[in-house]
Amino acid sequence: MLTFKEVKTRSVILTLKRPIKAKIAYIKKWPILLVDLYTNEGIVGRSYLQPYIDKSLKYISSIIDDFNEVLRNKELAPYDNFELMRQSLHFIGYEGLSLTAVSGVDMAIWDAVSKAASKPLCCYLGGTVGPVKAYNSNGLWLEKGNILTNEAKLLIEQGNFSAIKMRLGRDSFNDDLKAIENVKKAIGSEVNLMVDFNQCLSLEEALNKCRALEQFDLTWIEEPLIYDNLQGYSQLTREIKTPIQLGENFYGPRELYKAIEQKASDLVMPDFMRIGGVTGWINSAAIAGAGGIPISTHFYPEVGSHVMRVSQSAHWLEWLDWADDILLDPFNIIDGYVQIPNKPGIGIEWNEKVINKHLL
Ligand code: SMN
Ligand code: MG
Repeated sequence: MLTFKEVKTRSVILTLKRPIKAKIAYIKKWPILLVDLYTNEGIVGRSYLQPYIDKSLKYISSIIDDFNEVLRNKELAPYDNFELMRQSLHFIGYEGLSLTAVSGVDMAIWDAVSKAASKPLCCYLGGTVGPVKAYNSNGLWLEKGNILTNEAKLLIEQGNFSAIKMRLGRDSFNDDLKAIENVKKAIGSEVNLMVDFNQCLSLEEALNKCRALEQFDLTWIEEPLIYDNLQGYSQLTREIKTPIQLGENFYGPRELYKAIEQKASDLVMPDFMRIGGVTGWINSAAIAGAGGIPISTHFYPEVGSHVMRVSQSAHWLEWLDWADDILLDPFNIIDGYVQIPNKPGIGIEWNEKVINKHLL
């Protein structure tokens, strides 16, 4: 049995190799919150959060710090601990920053308990170690011309990927169309192409633009509308042939359930920081699986690859290497599949040298 001793966080700011240039934001400095969860028995659980906004590190770390009071000396049991943390924040709501903080600690708890069982997380959850199909999401921002086509080819080469994702939302939709045409030409018809609007369209715009995209045989169109306009998404999903993808902004399994109930999208893709970590993911994947809705991951490829091995309707893992520098052994890709290391837990240990250089 493992018992909770203490959870500590550290804030790190990395510099992105390719800055995020999306309609929604320009981001060059990449904040990461490291979570180390100590047990009285000596095992340490680890996870990290990527909250986009550097200022938010201090809000999230202070919530996590308060979980020490809630969890001290409790048996480590992911479901029980999740409920305790969540209920401790009842009066400020279960979503947003509350769930972000719970998610970070939840992932570290799952890491610790699977480490204590000497099993990779996917095995601890009842699955097996194996390859996980991924798309490369490490670029293709709102750039133009050669930069875009060269990057598209590079992204495929870096791991022999069979799928990549590009972002849309240029000031002129004609430029978006040209960009897709060029990228498609550069990568050929064998490679799957996803596109992401980052919520920048009105329903009317989305209906027109998504219809114009039907000619491209895209794997999915992600977040054309603001994430919580489920009614709009339902109409769009009914009217557009290309699969509509939604979910990186679902806060908890209930929001995923509501979206599926309203047929808001063809596909779902929860983010670990918002869905409730591993616990939130498992509950969500059960709902998506039962509903026959393919589920993909958003960010966090390490923990993501483990849970995809036990998700009935597992679809695509989003491959991002933005946290690789702080990891001692970043995960490998072979022929577009993430390789889960045969190690206890999630399989992440910190590269303290790099971390110390970038501590906030
Ligand atoms: C995304 C959003 C915000 C920052 C980076 C990337 C994007 C994705 O929505 O799905 O990867
Ligand atoms: Mg997205």
